[in-house]
Amino acid sequence: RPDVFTFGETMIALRGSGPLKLGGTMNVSIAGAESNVAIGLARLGHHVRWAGAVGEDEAGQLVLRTLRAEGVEISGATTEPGAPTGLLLFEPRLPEVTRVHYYRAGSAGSRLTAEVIQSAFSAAPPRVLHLTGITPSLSPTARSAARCALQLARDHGALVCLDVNFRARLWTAEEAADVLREWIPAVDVLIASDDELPLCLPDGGGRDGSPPPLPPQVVVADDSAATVATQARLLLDLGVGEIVVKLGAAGARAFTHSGSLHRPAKPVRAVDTVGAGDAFVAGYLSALLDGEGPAGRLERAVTTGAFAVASPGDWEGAPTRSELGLLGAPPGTVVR
Ligand code: KDG
Repeated sequence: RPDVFTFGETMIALRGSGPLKLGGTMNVSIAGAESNVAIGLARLGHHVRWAGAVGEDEAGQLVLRTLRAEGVEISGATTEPGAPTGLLLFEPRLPEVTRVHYYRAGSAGSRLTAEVIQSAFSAAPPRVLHLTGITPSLSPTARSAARCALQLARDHGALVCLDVNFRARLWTAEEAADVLREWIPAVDVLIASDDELPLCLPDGGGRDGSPPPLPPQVVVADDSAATVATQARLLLDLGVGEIVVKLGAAGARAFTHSGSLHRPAKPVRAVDTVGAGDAFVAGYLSALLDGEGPAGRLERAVTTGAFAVASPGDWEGAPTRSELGLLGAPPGTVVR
């Protein structure tokens, strides 16, 4: 039985070294939020299965070869004749600002179907289903694939982890809120950044970026931490077991019915923040699978997140289990 089943679109990713319009050289790799999580978990020794569709092309071969090499099980992956593997360009425009350009409309990955997910999931039902809010934005069939996975998780008693991962380039906040609000009652562990929480709350939450209307008995201080706590409480009341809020450089906070817990981020020299959220999820789920409580889960999550921030690439810097302790070594440390 796999520890985790996840699925989504993984693309060929080209990373430039400066403004794209000036040309230059690019580094070739792969990227996809769910496969980033899968690789992070596999490096930590967990059995992960990934499903998704790639084109019958060299880019698709790169996706599958990379995942296989990283120890991710891909027996549920399919190839889509007639549609290309999606392409993603990362353009580091300023030291702190990276622009992303997608070439994925009509891609093989967006043609994912419920049938593919049904057979990949049912071949060996997992302990945990991990999905993101990117998949339902890709196409109606990908959306029904995600809905199908949620139903299968319920039928087989798998824990459901959802990372909101709102991508404004792919759909509007209104479209996202319509889907996410419907999914929330089926979610056990919700992972989101603080500005994504309103997308998950009923009645207009996030439609115009403003917090959702609150029940009259809830008093909200004029303070964003209090707003996040209130939103997390509303989500707990809707049946979510655990809400984990990513706060970037300020670390992360987990909310459960027993209270809330904060962990600061691990200080590292930031090289590339893309993929840090996925590495965070991998660390969180890894500790959860190991039976750790919220404190241990947050601790591993901020550790794996810091590895990602300190390394170039989406997933390349993800630590193995034995590397977890390397973080925090003094500058100039040589491990012999
Ligand atoms: O989390 C990093 C990913 O978002 C990115 O590398 C690619 O999956 C991706 C997306 O759709 O943005």
